[in-house]
Amino acid sequence: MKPELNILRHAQNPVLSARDVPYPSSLTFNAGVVRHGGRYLMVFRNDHGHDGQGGFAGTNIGLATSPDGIKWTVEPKSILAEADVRVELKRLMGHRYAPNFVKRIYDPRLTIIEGKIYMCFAVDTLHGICGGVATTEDFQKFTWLSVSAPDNRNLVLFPRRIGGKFVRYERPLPVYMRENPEDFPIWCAESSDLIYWGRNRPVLGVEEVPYANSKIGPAAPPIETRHGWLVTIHAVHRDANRRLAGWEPKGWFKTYYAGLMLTDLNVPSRVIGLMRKPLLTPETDYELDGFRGSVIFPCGLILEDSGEVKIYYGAADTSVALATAHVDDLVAACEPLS
Ligand code: BMA
Repeated sequence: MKPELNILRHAQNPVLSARDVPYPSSLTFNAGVVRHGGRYLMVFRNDHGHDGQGGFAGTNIGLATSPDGIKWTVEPKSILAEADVRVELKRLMGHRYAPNFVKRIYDPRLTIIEGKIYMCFAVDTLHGICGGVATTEDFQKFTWLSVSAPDNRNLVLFPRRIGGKFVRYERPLPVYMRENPEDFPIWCAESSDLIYWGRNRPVLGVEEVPYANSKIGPAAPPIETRHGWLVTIHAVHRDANRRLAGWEPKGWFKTYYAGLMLTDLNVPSRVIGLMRKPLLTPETDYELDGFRGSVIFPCGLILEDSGEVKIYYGAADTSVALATAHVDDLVAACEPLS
């Protein structure tokens, strides 16, 4: 029997919530985090203008900074909203653009590659869900590099090239001719320039995750260890007979767990280890209760010099929380896959 993994939720959780945001905010969650220029940077999803029925006026992306990764200060204004996305998509897609084409931008992840900051995000459009990749120096101006074909999201970039190529995990949403309509797996793609993506390969399917019966997806950008890439995932279990806490009148039935796997350093589509149990199961008030209760959705990992790994996750689609574990314990928790 493997010993229980020692993973600690931070005593000051949640580390960011709507009351910390100096502009309209109802929910503040699903945050990408990096260490850069001697401080910690966080980009987070901000849903604002809750109508009391489960609907919102809009979603934008906010920026927060921190000296220690625990106490965060939110910048006075959001950094990306629907209007910015319209401008960028018009530039990228030209004549196919329609005024109501963009619905929202959300779930940002950050990766530093060769000293440059990259942000991946999801964009809901009239014609489906797309994954975007952009780069920025200052979080004021973004250069958009690529937007995927629908339906695809949860893009996470690796922090270095592998075999000379940039690599990302992604989560397409294939819906046609499937027995389980939400049986969505994790895939991998590579690129020479972060614009053209190809050499797509499957990584992990729902059927391989013992505690999931619905979709899975890549969570935070992977971190490198001697033993392989340490990769967080989110994994969904749906139980139509168990209504969970939530604000939506139609009810909420999906538990989102955080999970963990280890992948080959040179062949990142090859899974070499998998934690058989969830890394984090919703159990605290701030995880069980909120817009969508029982949701844990990691989007940021920081490996400290001490070996501590900071795991930032959206809690109940309402706030950002932090858990920590030692990198060696996380690697050891992944059971080898034959
Ligand atoms: C997923 C995404 C996430 C969200 C999760 C739980 O499909 O929309 O942004 O956190 O559902 O609602």
